[in-house]
Amino acid sequence: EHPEDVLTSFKDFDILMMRYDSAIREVRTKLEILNDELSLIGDNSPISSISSRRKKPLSIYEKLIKQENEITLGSVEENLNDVAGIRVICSFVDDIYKVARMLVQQDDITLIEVKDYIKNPKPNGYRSYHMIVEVPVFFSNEKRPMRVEVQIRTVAMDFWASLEHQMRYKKDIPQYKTEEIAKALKDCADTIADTDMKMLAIREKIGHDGGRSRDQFSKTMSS
Ligand code: 0O2
Repeated sequence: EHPEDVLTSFKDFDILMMRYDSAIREVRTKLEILNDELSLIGDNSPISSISSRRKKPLSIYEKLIKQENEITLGSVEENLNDVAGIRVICSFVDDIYKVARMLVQQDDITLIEVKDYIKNPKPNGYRSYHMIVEVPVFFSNEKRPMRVEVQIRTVAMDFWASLEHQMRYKKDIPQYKTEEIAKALKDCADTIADTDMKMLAIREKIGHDGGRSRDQFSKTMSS
């Protein structure tokens, strides 16, 4: 009935999940601080919102099964890089690289892996900048390095990805339509990428501030 119980019934499962939650908070705070500082400098408020999630026990279980890995807590830490996930939404494409660089250059952050699906979009059109980072988290009597997946994308890329993600689960699409739909989605992704580039060019024309310092409606950081 609940196959993930194999995992959740381990004595230290809740402790491990608490550690991932803590790691999310550490990295989120770093990103919020960077954004606050860059906004004050006035040059730009690079992040428009941040969201985070911890992978559900069933998804953790299913991923281990798919990888044909052991169902143990050690295996979770060793084999899954995305139990803790943070999504950062930026206004402009160049902000993505700025935020990524500034996070990774902090001396307690270890960069484990980068997948740049902006320079190399997925065949379906998906664009986003993915990093796996490791951050030390301090507990009562130990310091543990914890892994966090950070996905950074523009508002436009996020718009595409969330709609594509919704539609991915519609299983009742007739076979003859799937190719046509995939092509249409890919076209939308390419149009969006082109628009992102045009918006960046417009901001360059206006000057670096882009008028954003006068925008009273700053978005709140949502979780
Ligand atoms: P969810 O529900 O977001 O957690 P892996 O992470 O090892 O399974 P891979 O390919 O090595 O797979 O990792 P990748 O591609 O760096 O990152 C996977 C995550 O990126 C996905 O998480 C999605 O959040 C996002 N993603 C990747 N490709 C697509 C795509 O084509 N469309 C959309 N909408 N999102 C994508 P999960 O675990 O699949 O799902």
